[in-house]
Amino acid sequence: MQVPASAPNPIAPDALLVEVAWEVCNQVGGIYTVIRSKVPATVQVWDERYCLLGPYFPHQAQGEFEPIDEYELEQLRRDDPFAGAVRQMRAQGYEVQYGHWLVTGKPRVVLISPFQVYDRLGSIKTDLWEHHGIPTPDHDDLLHQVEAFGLLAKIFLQILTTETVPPQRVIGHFHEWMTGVAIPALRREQVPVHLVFTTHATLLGRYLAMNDPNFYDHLMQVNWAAEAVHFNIETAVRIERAAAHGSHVFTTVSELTVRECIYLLDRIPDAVLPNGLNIERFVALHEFQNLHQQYKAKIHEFVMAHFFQSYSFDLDQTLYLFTSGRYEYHNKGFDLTLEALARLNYRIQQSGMEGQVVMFFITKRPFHSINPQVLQSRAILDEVQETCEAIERQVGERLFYAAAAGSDHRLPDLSSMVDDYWKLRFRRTLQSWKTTNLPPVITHNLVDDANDDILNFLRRANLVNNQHDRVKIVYHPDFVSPTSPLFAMEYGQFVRGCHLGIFPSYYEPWGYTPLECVARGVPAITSDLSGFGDYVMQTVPDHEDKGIYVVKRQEKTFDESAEELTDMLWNFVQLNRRERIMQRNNVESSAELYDWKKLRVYYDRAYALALERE
Ligand code: G6P
Ligand code: 1S3
Repeated sequence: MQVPASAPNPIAPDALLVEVAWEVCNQVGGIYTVIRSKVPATVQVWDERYCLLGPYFPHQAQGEFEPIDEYELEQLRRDDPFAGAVRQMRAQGYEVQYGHWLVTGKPRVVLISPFQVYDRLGSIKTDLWEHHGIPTPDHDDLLHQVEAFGLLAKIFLQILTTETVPPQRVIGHFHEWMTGVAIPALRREQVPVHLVFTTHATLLGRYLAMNDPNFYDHLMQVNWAAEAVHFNIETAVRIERAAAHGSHVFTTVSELTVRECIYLLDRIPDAVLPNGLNIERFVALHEFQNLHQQYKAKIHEFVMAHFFQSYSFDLDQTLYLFTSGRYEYHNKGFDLTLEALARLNYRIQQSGMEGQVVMFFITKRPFHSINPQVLQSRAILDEVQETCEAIERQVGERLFYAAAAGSDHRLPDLSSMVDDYWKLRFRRTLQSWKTTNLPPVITHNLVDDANDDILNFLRRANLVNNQHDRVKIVYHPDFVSPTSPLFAMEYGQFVRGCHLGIFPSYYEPWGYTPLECVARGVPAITSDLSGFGDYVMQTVPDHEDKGIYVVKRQEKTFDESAEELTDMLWNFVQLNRRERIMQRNNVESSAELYDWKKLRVYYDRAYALALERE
């Protein structure tokens, strides 16, 4: 699949586009990134004919959503069909929010709270069962929210199709089963909406991949109905199937998920819509390199606090590697990454090479608190820094005076310029800081430390931050955020400060994490079982030169893939600084390949196809 060079024919100017997703103004996972990052490119083409629709959760939406007031709504009514539909729905007694999403592109957004029709859940469930064979258990609140929102989304679209004068065609693009629940009813009631459904991963695919080590070999023989019951996800799976079969145009995000759709949903997707990002490049190339240096210095601070209490090493010869994502040990390839790191540790030790690697695992696990030892070390190091700064100021002032006043041009004894108070404080702080304990491999106290797969691997492999280990580990079971006392940076800044991202997933319909590295000029490793890796292999022939490495996992044993990943890491650690800088330049300049301005065309084609179908 090649990225088409030319823009598509403009989409019918009489059509409206409503994109429906659970994650509009409501960040949960990867779909938020898809929708949000695509907004500027979509608005560029669809402009005021575009609107997003999602569930209203006030707590989540605050800070991202700016409502339009009644007066403005009244003014808009005639020129804005979405505003007209909102007013009409309100007149029927529904609570509907209308405004702008405060993200780049500032699109129109309709948000509707599912809870307002909870008194009708009985009939909503009966309809789903009687007309579409979808059973809903009691007491599953997420399913209740999804089904209630489905009814409200249907009502909104129904009204919208009657609201426009002269009549305009309406495309309804639904993401994932959670919004796709509206599709079968829209179809049954023959509401004239052109329906597009995108699945970002099949539900069963995800569960099976997590539980079956030979998932890809068994895919063709799966009995979907039995497995859905087995994993206790029958309702959601049946909704997903109904949406896939009910849509005019059925799409998914990668060729890999196409296979899942065929075998698990029994419909061949009409199109693949690869995911992009809104790539913002600096005018001057060196700016992003400066940012790497700046954020690497912040990571250095963390590393000093974490390790130097026990032993020190040369930060100038230290490489920062990381992985991140939801905690799916096997699916996200954490298992393969750990195995390769253990092998890399051995190789570096044997080679006598200088320098070391610090590997960060950034993911989310239930924890009680940050390890007090880690926090305290950080606090003491901050104090050391303050003491050093105070001494620096004192010496600076006194040296300046001595230089101006003295007749002897030799440098005076600097130590004599420091008050005893500061000397004592300097010594005491450092004494209280140094320890003979090893630096912990994890920054937090986990709720279930004993059964944690990452920790158990590290214990088994004895990869526990011994001084002689050349691969050191920092497992941070929480997202990196500016409010974190350990890193105090945005995730994007952390990525910039690192040298390489490692994401050799076993199951990954697309996988944004490597792409997020590339967008920041940081090289990344992905796998041929991730949609992104597969896309890169097919469309970017010299991708290794552009800093994207793809580990082969299809038809390979775990051991073979681990060895290939070890080789990649080994080659990477042998690059010198100059080569790393050049590679980052190449990565950054290739990022435009994944810009929505280029990839939007796949969406526009799907819309054109939907408009042809009734
Ligand atoms: C950027 C900075 C350079 C710095 C380099 C370090 O390119 O502009 O001044 O030397 O980063 O690169 P490294 O890969 O060693 O972190
Ligand atoms: C899914 O989110 P996930 O991490 O649960 O959708 C993402 C956006 O399409 C995709 O990048 C990811 O691979 C899928 O798994």
